[in-house]
Amino acid sequence: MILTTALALTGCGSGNDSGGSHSPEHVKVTIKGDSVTPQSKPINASIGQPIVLDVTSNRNGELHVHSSPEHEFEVAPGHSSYRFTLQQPGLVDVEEHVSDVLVLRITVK
Ligand SMILES: [Cu+2]
Repeated sequence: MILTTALALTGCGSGNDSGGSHSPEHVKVTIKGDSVTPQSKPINASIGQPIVLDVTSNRNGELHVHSSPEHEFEVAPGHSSYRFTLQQPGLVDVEEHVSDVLVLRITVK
């Protein structure tokens, strides 16, 4: 009983200020032919927070960030990293346009 109450209180008060909101958010993306992972993965980001896509691919591709302004990255075979920031709150989709896969859905706050 007492334990439950204490945990509930802790859960309520802590959180938001841990870790600093502007440390980069790294997301691993793997492209193998028509298979792209992750798919429709929900992530959260803050306005101005760097988002880094660590991409491993076996073909040429095209990553498209449906933000305003938008970002487009030409993917070459091998490993590459693409970094961008988002400047407006809302829901931003990241697609791989060769396979038409929705990779990420970023909630920006
Ligand atoms: Cu697109």
